[in-house]
Amino acid sequence: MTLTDLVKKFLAASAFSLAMYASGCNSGGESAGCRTDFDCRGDRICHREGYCYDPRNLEDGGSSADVHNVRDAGRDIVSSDSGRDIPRPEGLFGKIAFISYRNRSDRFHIWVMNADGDNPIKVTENVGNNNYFCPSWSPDARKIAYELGGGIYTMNADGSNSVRIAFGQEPAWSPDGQKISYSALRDGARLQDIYLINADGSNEQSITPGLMDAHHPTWSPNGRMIAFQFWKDIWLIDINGNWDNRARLTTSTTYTNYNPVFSPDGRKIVFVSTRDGNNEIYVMNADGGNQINITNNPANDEYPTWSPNGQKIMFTTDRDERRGLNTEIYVMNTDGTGLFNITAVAGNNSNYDEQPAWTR
Ligand SMILES: [Ca+2]
Ligand SMILES: [Ca+2]
Repeated sequence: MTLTDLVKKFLAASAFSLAMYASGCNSGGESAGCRTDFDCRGDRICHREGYCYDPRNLEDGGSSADVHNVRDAGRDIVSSDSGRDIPRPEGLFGKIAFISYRNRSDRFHIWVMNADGDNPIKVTENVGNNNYFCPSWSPDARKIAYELGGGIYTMNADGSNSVRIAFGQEPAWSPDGQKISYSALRDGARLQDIYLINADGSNEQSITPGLMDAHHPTWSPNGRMIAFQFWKDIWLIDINGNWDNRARLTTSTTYTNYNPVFSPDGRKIVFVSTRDGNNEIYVMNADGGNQINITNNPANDEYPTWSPNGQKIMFTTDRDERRGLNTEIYVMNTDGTGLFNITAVAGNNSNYDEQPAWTR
């Protein structure tokens, strides 16, 4: 994520909060201007400001002090009652860490939920005005690396024991658990390079030779290669930083390819491309061959992650509300079939849900 993205996101989130507060706009798009509880579906209630909300879900009611009184104050656990009857795809095992912005007085925080969408829990606390981004699991699923206020941190999966280990962005934990990759601006903020560091914060090393725009480094499953975005394309480099061993997997002069993530068997890479006029999730062979658009949707589709068995891909999309102010996390098969909104399981919320990271 670039600095521009961060600023844009923060401004958008602020604008959204203000809009909610000022207009009492409809939450979730179910009923524009409800007048009675009969106008709202399910267990939702018509708020006097004219929108429907579920009093069990803090994110639906986050725009009103009244609703804060209704919800179980202080508990950042979203009820999953509303989603228990939703038939879910098979094979959603493990945990998902993701970022969410669910309350106008809040920030982007890291949440953890079951991979089938149940039991989302906020695990981070406010630190000044900073937002949390880019969660990445340690291979044993006991820790999460993340980005906060220009720093790379690690913490236990329950949010305890956070430690800053470096300055940078977009951390990714190595398959053996020993190192963390990230991108960082150095040399007077001119060079955005790829770095590796030991998970305890020692021995930072650059593995790219003074690039200007390198982002989103992630690991091959054997731990020998790093996939990353350089300028408009996906590249591979070995972890020793031998530039002679680099490989350019996409070739673009106009559109952008970014967010590469290796499949668990190392044979495929999922990434995002704007070649079709909007952000789409693509899958290609690990040598760059056979690049296939698997989303084919005019919405913004970004931040892909693989399931532990490589049979599913989870990603972020704004296809349900194209105002650019709400996103959901969807899961699908690797050919794009079987789409399922995983953040709807615990009750839709009308704020950002992004950057899913699946345990390995
Ligand atoms: Ca799209
Ligand atoms: Ca959402």
